[in-house]
Amino acid sequence: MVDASAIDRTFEAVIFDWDGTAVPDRSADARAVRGLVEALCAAGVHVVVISGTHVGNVDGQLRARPEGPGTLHLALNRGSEVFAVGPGGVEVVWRRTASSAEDRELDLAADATVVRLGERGVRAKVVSNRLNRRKIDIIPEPEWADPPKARIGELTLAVANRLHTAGWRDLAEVVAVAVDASRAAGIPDPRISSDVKHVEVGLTDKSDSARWAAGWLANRGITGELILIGGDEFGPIGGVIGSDSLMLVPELERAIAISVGVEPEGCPEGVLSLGGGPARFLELLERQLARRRGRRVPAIDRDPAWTVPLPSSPQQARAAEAMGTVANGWTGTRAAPEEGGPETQPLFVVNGVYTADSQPQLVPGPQWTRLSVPGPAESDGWVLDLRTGVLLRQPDDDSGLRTLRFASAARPHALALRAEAAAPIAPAAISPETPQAPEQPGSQFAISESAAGGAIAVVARDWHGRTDDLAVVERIAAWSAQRAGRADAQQTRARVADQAGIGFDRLLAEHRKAWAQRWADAAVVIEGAPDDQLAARFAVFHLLASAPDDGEAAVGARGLTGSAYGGHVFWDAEVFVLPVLAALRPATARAMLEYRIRRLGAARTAARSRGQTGARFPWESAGDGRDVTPARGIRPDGTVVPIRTGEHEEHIVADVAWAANHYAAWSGDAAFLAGPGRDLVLETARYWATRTRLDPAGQGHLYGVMGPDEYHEVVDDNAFTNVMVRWHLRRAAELSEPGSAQAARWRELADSMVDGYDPGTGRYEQFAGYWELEPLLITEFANPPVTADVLLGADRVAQSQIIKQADVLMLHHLVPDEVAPGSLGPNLSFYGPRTAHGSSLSPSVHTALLARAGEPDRALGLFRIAARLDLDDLGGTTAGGLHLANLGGIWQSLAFGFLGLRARGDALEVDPRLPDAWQALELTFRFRGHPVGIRAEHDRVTVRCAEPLTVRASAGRIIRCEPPDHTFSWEG
Ligand code: IFM
Repeated sequence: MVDASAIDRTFEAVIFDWDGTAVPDRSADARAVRGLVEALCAAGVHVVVISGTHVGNVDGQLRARPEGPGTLHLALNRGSEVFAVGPGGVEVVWRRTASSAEDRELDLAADATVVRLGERGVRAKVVSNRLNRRKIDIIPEPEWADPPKARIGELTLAVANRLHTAGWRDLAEVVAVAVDASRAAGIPDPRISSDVKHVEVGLTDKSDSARWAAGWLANRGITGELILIGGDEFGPIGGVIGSDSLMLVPELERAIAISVGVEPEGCPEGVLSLGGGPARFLELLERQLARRRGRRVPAIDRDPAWTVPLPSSPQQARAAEAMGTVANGWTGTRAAPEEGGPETQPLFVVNGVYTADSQPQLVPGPQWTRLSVPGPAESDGWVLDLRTGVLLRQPDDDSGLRTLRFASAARPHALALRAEAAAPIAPAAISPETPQAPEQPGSQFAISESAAGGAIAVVARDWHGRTDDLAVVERIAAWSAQRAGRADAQQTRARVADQAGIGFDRLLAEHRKAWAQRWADAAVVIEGAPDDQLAARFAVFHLLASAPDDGEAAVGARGLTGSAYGGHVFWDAEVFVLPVLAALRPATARAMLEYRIRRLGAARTAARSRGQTGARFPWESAGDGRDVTPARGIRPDGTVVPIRTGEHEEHIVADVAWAANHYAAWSGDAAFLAGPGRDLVLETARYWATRTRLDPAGQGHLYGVMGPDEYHEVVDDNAFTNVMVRWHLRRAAELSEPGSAQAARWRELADSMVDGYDPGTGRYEQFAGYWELEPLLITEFANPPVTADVLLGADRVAQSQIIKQADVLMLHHLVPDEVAPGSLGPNLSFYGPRTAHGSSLSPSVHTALLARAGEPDRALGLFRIAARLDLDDLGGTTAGGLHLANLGGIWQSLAFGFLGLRARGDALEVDPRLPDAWQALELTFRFRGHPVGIRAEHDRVTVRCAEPLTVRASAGRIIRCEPPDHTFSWEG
């Protein structure tokens, strides 16, 4: 049941039937509609008129010539043509042309129908219209005149009576005859539409118009509840479904549909029956215009498949702020309430802008979302819309504070917020600590800077007024930043002036469209498991928002969503986040590598200072590329302990090289691997060449390292590090001058690396001496994920085989060709029960590997831990920001685990393993420069591609997929 409040919202698009809805009949004066349509388009609304008739009729009557930015389309001729209407006139933008075979079939169907109708004594004529349709007019005597639509109910009865006299019971029977005749003529899916005058057989109908409109709008991020559908005959007439109900296609399922017609036999469920004819409809359009002009807070489409309600309890307030971050790669703004408060931890940061002290952190920028709100505001009702990248605050209490904010995905420097409430809300200073004198009425400037480090300036333009008895605030803000030095105030002012000129509604429209484009390359569908699907989309959303696609991108462990780890860049970026972006947004992955490339100088200095050659990237990195890992940390029990990762967790050096190679393999960016990528791989390989020690037997060792498992701090010959180094040296040799002495030396060194592999058991020893440790299983103490060092004490854990996170198994995930064939199973069974998953980086890797090992149902259990890690704050640390590596791991487990994707030169390996609970898994991404979609069901795989693609399926099956799609059978 739709209730009347459904129309008390701002729509981004209006789709409506013409005759009977917008005008009483085809000869009516349409000046009022014209004025409204042009004004709505000027206010940014998209208008689509749907009608069965031809363009001359509708355009001739409407004669609107809107200038935009909203658009006007006429979707006419019962679904077979669409025209764009602008200041210059009418232009066809889409046309359904029948193939000649379809045309022939249609001719036959029409003939057959005429005969049948003729037998019953009703005069019928077949007319060809201009396009692909044949129209059968049923004309009872006396000849039917054009009936006024407002009286359609009566007239339907009248025509039904006439048909009855002529031997027909009702219109439904006529339609049934037309369907039979069309099928007999070989048209399996005839579109029969009828009203009081006509029964038409065609290839298209109004549903095609509606589908076209839905697709066009969806490409602009306008879906479901953002769309108003207006008509006058949704309900059945004379036993035949109302023609406007054809507009209710599944693609517009959540759109708000209203009828202003008489609806003699009632409206279908889901359509709000308002009555009142065209006059009522025009009132609705006027109301929309008033909402826009009054700058009311826009709506979102509350599609449960795309919206994440944030937790509202005070205990989860800070975690909710991280979850609801709106970011655009350049900036991130946490979902802190506009009014502030003791529970909040607001943060506005700019990617790569750090303080410059010994413990650098992301510079906290001016709080551009601050408002003055009298009294406490409601904490419930926050919803993050993943589809369009906006955060809505809409408490249950209608009069409460309602806000919507976004960081523009289309313009890096634009931020915008609207708010409304019954209470007298007003703009507040965006930097309470350092209030600046107002620049000009309604404009404020604030700057956050750190001594010798980065600086962020924000200029905000505020408007406030009253609409519909509500106080309304609109803020458009711009930022500028410098990694070192003063932010440019002048530039920031110019930016805000530019954005204010564009206006809030247009900024929002561009932003929604930009997100729609991002998702087109990054779709995730998990059929049969809506919660898994939403969690996966949440992960992809925050990954896409975590880094810019230009210049350099510093992706900290918590991205732009919190201040934990000071925003430092770890291996999380290269190993967990980059592989996702290499597939979904390759330019961003390239920018992440650029961050390392620009810090090669600092990495060379670090290697030299340790007496080594080449480049040594730091475990934790910030602005200038030196190691910023803190020297000490505080355990939960208050004891101060040294942090040894910076000194010993050197696998980061090989991880960066691995990422460069992975990016090139997925993107096909050959120039990168021939240029800056090659330097990166070779310089870092040089580090290992002197860092590795050869024993008297000629075996290569790495002493004093720390593997991913940080419970065992300083060890020798960590299998993960050694095998990654082996892979790294071999890859560097391949990229070296062919036949060079350097390449030969590196190959030899790679071959010499000890790797702890025991062919007897098929297991890798995590490090030298690991087998001798106390053989504890974490499952004897607790259910992972658990911080085992807190539970059992760090010293005890260090003496045991309990490990923090995937370590040996990271090899099977990253470099499966570098480990012993058949070793995945034995290592999973051994290390699985010993892994506490005390790091967020772990569950997703086990998920991917369990799927690869043919255990997708067990994998699903771990997938759900990864999926809920931040959404349910499983580790209690989400307040400090989302665990970006885990978010990356979620997508990787879908792509590399459940779908079994792997780049093999120009070919894509696809080897799905689906859990029983999922009916289908579908991912869209880019592979070697082209968009690809893979959909796996339990028995088949469908590949969508824009260019021919070679797919390697299991057992070496090579499948050549031609655009647009190719399906092959699959024994899952
Ligand atoms: O990089 C990780 C590490 O593997 C485990 N501790 C936290 C770091 C940052 O996420």
